[in-house]
Order: sequence, then structure tokens, then C-alpha cells
Amino acid sequence: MAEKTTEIVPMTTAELMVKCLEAEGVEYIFGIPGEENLALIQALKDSTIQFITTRHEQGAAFMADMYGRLTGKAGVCLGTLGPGATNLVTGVADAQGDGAPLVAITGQVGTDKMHITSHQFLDLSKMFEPITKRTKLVVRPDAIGEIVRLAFKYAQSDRPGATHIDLPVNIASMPVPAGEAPLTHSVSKFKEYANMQSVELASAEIYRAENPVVLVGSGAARGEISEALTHFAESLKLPVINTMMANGVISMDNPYSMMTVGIPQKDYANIILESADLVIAIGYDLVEFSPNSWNKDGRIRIVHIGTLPAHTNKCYQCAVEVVGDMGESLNSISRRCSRTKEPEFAFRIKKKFIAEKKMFEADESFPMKPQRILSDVRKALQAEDILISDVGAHKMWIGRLYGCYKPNTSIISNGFASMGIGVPGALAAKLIYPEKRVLTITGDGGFLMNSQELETGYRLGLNFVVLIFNDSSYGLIKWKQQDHYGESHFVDFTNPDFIKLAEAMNCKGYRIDKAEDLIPVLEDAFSQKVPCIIDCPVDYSENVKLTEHLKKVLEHEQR
Ligand SMILES: Cc1ncc(C[n+]2csc(CCOP(=O)(O)OP(=O)(O)O)c2C)c(N)n1
Repeated sequence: MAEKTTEIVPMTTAELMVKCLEAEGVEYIFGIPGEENLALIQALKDSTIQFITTRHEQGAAFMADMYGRLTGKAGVCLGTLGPGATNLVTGVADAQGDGAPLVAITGQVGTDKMHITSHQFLDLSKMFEPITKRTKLVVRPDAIGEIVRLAFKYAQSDRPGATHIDLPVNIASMPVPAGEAPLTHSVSKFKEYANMQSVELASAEIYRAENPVVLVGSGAARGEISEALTHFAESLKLPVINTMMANGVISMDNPYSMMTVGIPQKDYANIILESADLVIAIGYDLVEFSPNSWNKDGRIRIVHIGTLPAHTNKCYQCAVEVVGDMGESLNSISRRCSRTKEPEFAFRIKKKFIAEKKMFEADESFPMKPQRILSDVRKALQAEDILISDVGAHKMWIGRLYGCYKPNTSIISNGFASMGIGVPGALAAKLIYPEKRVLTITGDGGFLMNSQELETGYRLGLNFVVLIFNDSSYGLIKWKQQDHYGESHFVDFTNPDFIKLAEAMNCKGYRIDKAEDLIPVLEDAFSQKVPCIIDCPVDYSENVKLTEHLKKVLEHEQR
């Protein structure tokens, strides 16, 4: 009797790709399916990966961006060819700009159609090239293992960023040769230590300096160096300034923590930074806060401490570069160096800033002042809760007034600075940390750029809260127009009824009509089971007043 044979059906490229993504530890793919990625979507059906269907590819890319920022693992977003891919662009560029690991996957016409004028065809490798670290078109089924592994490796290593994989529709459903499997991962979490000579030179620079100041940047927020940095600052008595993305790397309640730099106007923190004869830049990324704004004449000496060599420019020429594990570098310098002089000037400036902040804590005026709103928000959020800023005047206020106790608890798009990250960002943060309170503060402009993702949040049963600074205007641009020209144009608009908008999407809406209501409303919103919107009228006449106020502070305090 003839033996019964079971036919082995070969895996398709799409099926192997899903196995590769699983091997990378992918938990979620954010995106919108299209005709050209039907095979991949089908292959995801039985996967451990959860596909999160969004309402716009831009929302998907921002969610992947936020996932990358918060976990250090690449967030994955997916769109179809042509318009699906172009819609991904802003979020992908945002991740690349801010050093967040992200892998974007797009569908594509078949390789047999790429040479002709074809429906929805766009050369996506060319399009993604300037906004990614690596982009690859899959032209053979047996290349998928290597392409996926390298997409993740590039996205997650060195300065993290975005990568892109373009999977043509015909390749996706081709069989892969027998034996093809995801590539294995090497153990690569070994620490690389800085050269001891560089550590000694840096220690000597710090020892000799009259007024050394530490500047911590976004690389430090990725590096888990809070303990080493705190010890470094305390033992050497060094004032620490942070950029917006490094807020909380040293706790705001540490006496050596000296607030945030980065708003366009020179602030209290800039005064401290510019009083330095030596800046110790740790995990500093020039894209976030240009050295042009604090070392224009190249007067300040610089010690660069990072996992990567300095990205040198005219205003950022370093006396020493200490390249290696940052925590270890800081510990090594702390052991070799000693300083006994307290940073009295920095302490004095900080005291003035704190006094100014306190003045607004109980301000009862309405519409609410941004200072009072941020003071209330800080009270409503615990140390580990997450605030996500959108981009606009509200971001400037968050940057200057919202202090953090822990890194990565105030998330700000600051390298690429794209409006619209708030709502999708909050959704992703809540997905990752269901136990934490997640709040996004957004302008009324940025909110309506991605408000459709409230439906995604409702569908997923996520409670995050959206606090809208309502000024019926593109506030930051109005502020700049007023600064430059004393008047403003083309920045005003009307708003929808935000409560009705929330309710139309099965979410909950609130309107603030007196200052004392904000904290109780926040508490109520955090206790819901759905996304919530709080419409909070804001008094942005404070913007212009701040510019004037800081000019005066600068005249009095600059050394
Ligand atoms: C996608 C995008 N478009 C335009 C800009 C330029 N821009 C920066 S802030 C801003 C206005 C933001 O207005 P809104 O969201 O209402 O916040 P507000 O400034 O009023 O707090 C604009 C247009 C940008 N950064 N990103």
C-alpha cells in the first residue's frame, strides 16, 4: 500500500516576516491595512503581535514613536503604498529627529510594475531616505530575515532612530525557500567603557574650572543614569541644567537640579548655563537645543560625556570627549575628582525662579494662566505618571515650569517638534503603562490634527486625558508674530464644542469655567474608563508678558 504523504506548504515572505517581527519581541503594530499588504495582515491574524487599527497613518506613526521613546524598543507602524506611506512620514521623521527607535513597514506595487507608471506607485525608499537611518526594498523572499533584523538593529542602536521596510505585493505572497528562519540575536548588551585617559582629562578640567555647569540632554534620558548623575552632581557640587527631553534625569527636588533650558526666550536656566566657564554636556544632542544659543562665541570649554563621539560644530568644540557607558564615566570621574565650592550663583538664580513660580500657584483668574494650570497638573500627577506635550506655546510653558522627579515622565517632541503627537502619544503611553495616569496637554490647533485617534482609544478601552489649552489660535505663532511685529495675522480660528466632540466619539468631555475646578475635574477624568477631553480656556496674554519679564530678569542677573 502506498504511503500517505503530507504536503508541506511553504511559508510566504509575509508569514516569515511576521515570525521575524515576533522574534524581535514586537508587541504591537500600529497602522491601517491596504490592498498591497493584505498578505502581511493575513499572516498577523494568528500572531502574538496585536495589530492596532488607527484612524490615520500619522496617528500610527506617532504611536510607534511614543512606544520607542518609552520602552527603548522599536515601535512598529504600518501603512499601505502611496498615500498610506506619505501619511506615515511626519511621525517617522519625528522619531528620527528625536532619536526614538521606530520601524515603518509599507506595502508596495509588485516588482513587475515598478518600472512603469503605476497606480499609487511612489519610490518609497527615496521618500524615506532622508528621514530614516536605513530603508530597504524587499526584492527576494529569502532576504526578509536579514532585512528585518537589520531594521531593528539600526533603529535601536547608537543614536536610535527610524528605519523602513518596503514590501512589494508580489514578493509578500511568494514562498520562501525551505529552512529560512528569523536571524538569531547576538547578546549585545555589554557595556563599553570610556578610555581612562579621557576620564582623567575630564576630571582635571572639572577640577580646574571656576564655574562648571552640567547640561543633560536626551541621550541621558535613554541611558538610565539617574543614580550616577545624582551622585556626580552631589559629590562634585555641580549645578545641573536639563533640556526638555532630559527633564527628570535628576529629580526636580534635588538641590543641584537647576531647571530646563530650551524655550526661545532666555530664561533663568540660561543665565546659569551662560555663567559657566566649563559645560559638562551629558547625552547632549545638538538637535534639541543648539549650542549656538549658549556658546555663540565659543568661549565656554566643553567636556562631552556620551555613548557616542560629539557631533562637533563651530559652537560645540570639545576639550575632552569621554565616550562610553555614561553612568560608568560619571562614576569614574566622581572617584577621581573633588570639588568643595558650592554653586552659590546658581542657587540664588534658582531661588528667584522658584519664588516666581510660587506666585501663580493660587492665581484665581480666568481664563486660567498657564502657570496655574501647570502647577495644578503637577499636583494631580504622581512622580511616575506621564505627561505628554504637544507642540506650541503650551510646550514652552511645560518646558519651563513642569519639573519631573523621574526621567521619561514628561515627553516632548523637541528635535522635530511636530504638532499632533499629543493624542496618539498618550494612547500609546497608556497602552504600555495601564497602571499610570497619562495626560496630554495640547493646543486647540494640535489637538484637531489627530483627534480622530480618540476613537481608537475608546475602542481599546483606554483612559487617557487630553487637556486642551483653548485660545482659538495657533498660540505660539501668534506669540512670535507679536514679538517680531507687535501684531498678528492668519492665526485665529473657531473651535468645535469639545464636549460634544468627545461625546460623539463615546468619550467624556469637561469644560473648565473657574480655576479651582481643574484639579477635581482632572481627578474625575482619571477615574473614567474612556479617553477624556478637558477644554480649558487659557490666558495667553501671559506669553508676551513672559518675554518682557525675562528681558528684565536677564538685564539684572547676567554676570
Ligand atoms: C505639524 C506642524 N505644523 C506646524 C508647525 C508650526 N507650529 C508650531 S507651534 C504652532 C501653533 C500651535 O498651536 P496650538 O496647537 O493651538 O498650540 P498653542 O501654541 O496655542 O499652545 C505651529 C503652527 C509645527 N511645529 N508642526
